[in-house]
Amino acid sequence: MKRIILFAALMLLAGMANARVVEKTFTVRGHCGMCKNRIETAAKGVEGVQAATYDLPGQALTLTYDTRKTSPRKVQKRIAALGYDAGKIKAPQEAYDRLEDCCKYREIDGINDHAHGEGHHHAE
Ligand SMILES: [Cu+2]
Repeated sequence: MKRIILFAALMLLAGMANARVVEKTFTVRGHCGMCKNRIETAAKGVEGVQAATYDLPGQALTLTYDTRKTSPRKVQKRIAALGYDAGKIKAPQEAYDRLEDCCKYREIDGINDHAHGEGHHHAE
């Protein structure tokens, strides 16, 4: 009997440990396959991240991570440091400027602004 209770307790603990690994999706601005690679590699480089998949058309990164070791915010900071806006964290302009031309999503936003007739995107 004692053994059964112990076993049940262990199973419960294992279940709780599993619950610490969660999945979360947030917005990341990327532009090409190179961006996808860099974003995923950066995310996976953060301790506690078990999987990271970037959906380029959807502009969203899905993370599988251990809540005891990391947080989406930590991952977002790492990605923003590369030049990609992530979640609520905006990439610093210097980091953005270092991106390859094909990856400059903000300029492409600017072109879209022009198409709508207004060119007031120079303020930044
Ligand atoms: Cu790119």
